[in-house]
Amino acid sequence: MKPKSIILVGGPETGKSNYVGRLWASLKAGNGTLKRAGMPRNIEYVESICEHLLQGKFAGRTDTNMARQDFCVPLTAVDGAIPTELIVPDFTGELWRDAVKNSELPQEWVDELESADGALLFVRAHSPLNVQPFNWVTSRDILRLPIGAGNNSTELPTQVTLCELLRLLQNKLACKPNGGKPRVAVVVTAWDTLNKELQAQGPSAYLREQFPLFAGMLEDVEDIDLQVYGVSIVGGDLQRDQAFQKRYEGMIMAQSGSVTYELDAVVHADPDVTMPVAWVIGN
Ligand SMILES: Nc1nc2c(ncn2[C@@H]2O[C@H](COP(=O)(O)OP(=O)(O)OP(=O)(O)O)[C@@H](O)[C@H]2O)c(=O)[nH]1
Ligand SMILES: [Mg+2]
Repeated sequence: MKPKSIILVGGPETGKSNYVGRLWASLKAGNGTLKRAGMPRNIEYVESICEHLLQGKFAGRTDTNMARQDFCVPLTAVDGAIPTELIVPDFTGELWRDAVKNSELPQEWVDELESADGALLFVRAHSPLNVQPFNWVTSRDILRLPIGAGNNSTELPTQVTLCELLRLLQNKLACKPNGGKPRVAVVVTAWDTLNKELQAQGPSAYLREQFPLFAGMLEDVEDIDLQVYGVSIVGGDLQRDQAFQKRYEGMIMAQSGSVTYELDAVVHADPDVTMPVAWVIGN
């Protein structure tokens, strides 16, 4: 049986590695839709992320000099499907940022995308690395400054990067073995950093507000199946919210966190953080 491989796509610090660690915690606890049938290979990698989360800290970003880490775990059958192995390669987000900047992706990753069963595309709410497009109307004062004195950042706006990454997935992902369209879950991480009002509106509304170009593209795409999720891996901000840090001391890590998604235009929240992966590899 061919393993199911899922590619994690997203720029630096978008929450890919912490999500993989939290995914393993759920598989280990057996409390999600996806169920494991054994132990992962390369267990040290995911265990080290879990260790940080257990100690009340997010894991640090992936070292750009580190080789790619593949999380591989046998899964039990879900909904009558044949048991399989899940493979999730994790690598530094610079790979994806540079793929867009230089229009070049190493052949190894082109091959990975072409043989993958689907992808998770990450964007992190309130990330300091998010770049908003330059506003020509409200930035009149900066435009009057001498060249070089204003914001002359050459970083691409995040929504342009997201559109290019989605285009890459459109070009490379193959159809499912049953002929179905490839699936991509767009994952808005750090969902807990949004206020209650924004959370209640759901992840699509958030993308429309923050990244309208990308949200527009999501509405037009026809050749892949898309689902948008808001994910909070432990239910709060371990780095910046002291009140949450205190509450977290009394919580069980593998039962913390949630996934927000939309079904028939209604926003739902579910504690099962395996949900985006289960949907991507499902039939
Ligand atoms: N509040 C909150 N912050 C999160 C969550 N998930 C990730 N983060 C933040 O995002 C940061 C980056 O997460 P990583 O998992 O290292 O991101 P990455 O995409 O693997 O980053 P690279 O390895 O650089 O590509 C973390 O250090 C946290 O600060 C979440 O659920 N809630
Ligand atoms: Mg990482």
